[in-house]
Amino acid sequence: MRWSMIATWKMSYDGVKKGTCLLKDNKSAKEAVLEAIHEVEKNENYHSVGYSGLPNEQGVVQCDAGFMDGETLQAGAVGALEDVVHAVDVAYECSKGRFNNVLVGEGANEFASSLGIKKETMLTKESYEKYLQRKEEKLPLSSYDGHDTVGMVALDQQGHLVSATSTSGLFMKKKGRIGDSPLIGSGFYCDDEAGGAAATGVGEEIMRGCLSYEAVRRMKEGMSAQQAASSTVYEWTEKMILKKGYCDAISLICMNVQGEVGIGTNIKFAFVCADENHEPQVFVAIPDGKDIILRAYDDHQDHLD
Ligand code: SD4
Repeated sequence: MRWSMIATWKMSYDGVKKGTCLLKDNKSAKEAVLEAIHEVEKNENYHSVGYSGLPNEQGVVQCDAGFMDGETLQAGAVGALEDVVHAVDVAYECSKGRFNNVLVGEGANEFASSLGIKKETMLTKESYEKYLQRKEEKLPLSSYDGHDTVGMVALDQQGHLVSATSTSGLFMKKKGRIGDSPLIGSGFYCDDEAGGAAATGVGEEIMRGCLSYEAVRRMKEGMSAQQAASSTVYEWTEKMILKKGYCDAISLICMNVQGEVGIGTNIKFAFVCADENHEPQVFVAIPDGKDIILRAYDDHQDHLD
């Protein structure tokens, strides 16, 4: 049985390397995805996920995360979680029960404490300086400013899929604002009978199209992972342009039950993928009408985390 893994943005590379070692070793997609996302969450050089994430307009780092198991369809999420580096762990714990699968704000914080998770100061000197600078500039909330969610989908050798996300959300967002990342079907979705997906981009744009669910639905109806991903993003982008004159950034990673992957994006977007025949590699996807141009990431011309 084959295994496969795909993740958003170049910053996922080290995590995917770790995750693929686990998949190779016949460990579960759940273990691989959690391990891989931990790598991104704890890395202080990435200011859009976990530790050192960029804060909201009040200077507080509030994180969102989601987790879904394609075998059981159990899903969990946390929104506006504070002082926790590994928000994805709390989302995973939320996915286990019959109730209380999605927790936000104070409730999410209390639940994390009840799990014995240590509170950490999330704001680093560097992210605080970026905050002060942005405040000084008095810029309006920018819709998309290189602010990136880590989203992953993996297939293990037992044929099970998992998809998950983790993010500190939009820089300078309102206190309590959540994006698509903790919304089941918007930021992430997976079903062993159809495939898995995860999104990154402007949450407000992604959530009104329930785009992760939509892409998985298309795979269930027989589309390839690539067709499902690119048609979902292309059609949604066209629809938004017709309705309001523009469409904010949307990128989608998809995987079908055979472990084949696909990308949909309306911006230049970097992702990482690997399977039993290919070592982890960073690629760039560029939209070209209804199609997507894919090529290897090039450090000289591509400057995407
Ligand atoms: C959000 N979707 O909070 C996230 C941000 C993001 O790439 O993914 N940026 O809206």
